[in-house]
Amino acid sequence: MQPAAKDEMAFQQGTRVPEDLENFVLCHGPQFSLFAARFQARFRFPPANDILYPAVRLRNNGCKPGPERCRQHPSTRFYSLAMTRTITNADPAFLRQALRLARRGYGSTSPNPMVGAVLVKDGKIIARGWHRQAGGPHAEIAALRDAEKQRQLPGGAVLYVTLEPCCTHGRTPPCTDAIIAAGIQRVMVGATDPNPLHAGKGLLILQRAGIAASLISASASAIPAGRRLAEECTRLNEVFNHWIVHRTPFVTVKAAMTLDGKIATAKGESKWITGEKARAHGMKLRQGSDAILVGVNTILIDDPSLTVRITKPNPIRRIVLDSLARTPVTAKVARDAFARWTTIVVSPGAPQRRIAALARKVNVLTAPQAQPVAGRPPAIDLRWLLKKLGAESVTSLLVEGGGEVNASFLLGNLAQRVAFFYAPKVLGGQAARKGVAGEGAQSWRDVIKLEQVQWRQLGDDLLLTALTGAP
Ligand code: AOF
Ligand code: ZN
Repeated sequence: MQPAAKDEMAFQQGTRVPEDLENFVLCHGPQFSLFAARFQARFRFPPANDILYPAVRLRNNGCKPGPERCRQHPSTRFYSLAMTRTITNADPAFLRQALRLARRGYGSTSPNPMVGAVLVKDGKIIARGWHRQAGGPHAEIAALRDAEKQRQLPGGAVLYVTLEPCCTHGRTPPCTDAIIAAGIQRVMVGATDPNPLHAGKGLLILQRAGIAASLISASASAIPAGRRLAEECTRLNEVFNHWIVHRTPFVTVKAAMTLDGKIATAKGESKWITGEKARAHGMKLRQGSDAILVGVNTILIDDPSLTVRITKPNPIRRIVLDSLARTPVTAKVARDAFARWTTIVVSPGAPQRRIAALARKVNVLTAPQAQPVAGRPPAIDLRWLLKKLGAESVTSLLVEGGGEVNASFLLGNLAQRVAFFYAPKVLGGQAARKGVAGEGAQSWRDVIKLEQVQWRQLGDDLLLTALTGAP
């Protein structure tokens, strides 16, 4: 007997809804009719009164007997329908809408991710939602509430959501419960949630409830747009994805340089290297960060205000690396309206009198010292600091120099990304300040080779964003 015929016969004995619906696997069991009904509803096949019918349909639609075995019924065979069957050509377009909505949360969702969702019925979007702020409703809940507001019934709808729905009680109840209760028929997800509490579990819970829940990347081979979208959904939350796994902030080193890599003249003059568009983009980077970090020299030379001149629910935290507590109490970061968002990080050797004076205005954190390096001033243990900031829910840290601080993060393998702005200007000079100083890489092998490089023109300036490859 040919294997195909044998497999078809197996169907006649009854087929049940599998445990793992992701692959639309069928196996023997008592619940076949339930599966058939769901199958028809999902794919709009005419009703069948013969249990062989779906088997034939499946075969005609690309179903192949799989080599896998059912976890619950190990003695039976599986039939798996290629994942591509579960993804329609319209899916990427709807998920892209959800991604657009997700981006509205930029700068306001930390320590939560940005997430967007749309509900679709009869090929039309009936509701939209996005996550606005941690503690507030998740994107899926916002979309369900929007449906209610629009007097639309979510039952039978398809949910497109950029991140795998959560399945635990955090600040808010699990979205999986709400999705199941609303009678959603299918869920198309952009990216898995790397949160160890949720990773993969949200999808499984939905599938167990009989909802066709899958990742858009599963359609990668069939629909390239799906693969691109999956990457975009993952990249959207590169900050959250890093923090939730490592519990340290995702570090971006930002510098505005002349074409020859200088950030200021020998005397510290730097206004302005880049043009207005580039500077506005710098503000956007601050808006998307939980904290900004500079070295004390930047405070002494520039006296920057380090604020975000764009509305944001929480002001950005300002961190100053200042081993010897040299920050003047008259510095802007110590006396403006956001002083309580400033932390001066000192080392145990800093003069107590200076610490006390600063502590009256701002937070002072005494950090352990890094392994001393001969001929270099004492340095703060940055790994310790990153752990401390991560524990305080700082998910993203923008390092804005100067050159020594940038070098400590970059060459110390502590920064995940760079955002380097280049102005079409040449400063030259041995003593001019460099964007990245420090000891430098000691051999060509230690050079930082950037990955996923993107160049963008902003007015006359260029912006390079790239990943460093640091874990
Ligand atoms: C979703 N949709 O819109 C978001 C999700 O404390 P909670 O209840 O806000 O839960 C936070 C966790 O939920 C967060 O760490 C992340 O894993 C997930 N975020 N999930 O389904 C959303 N923001
Ligand atoms: Zn959720």
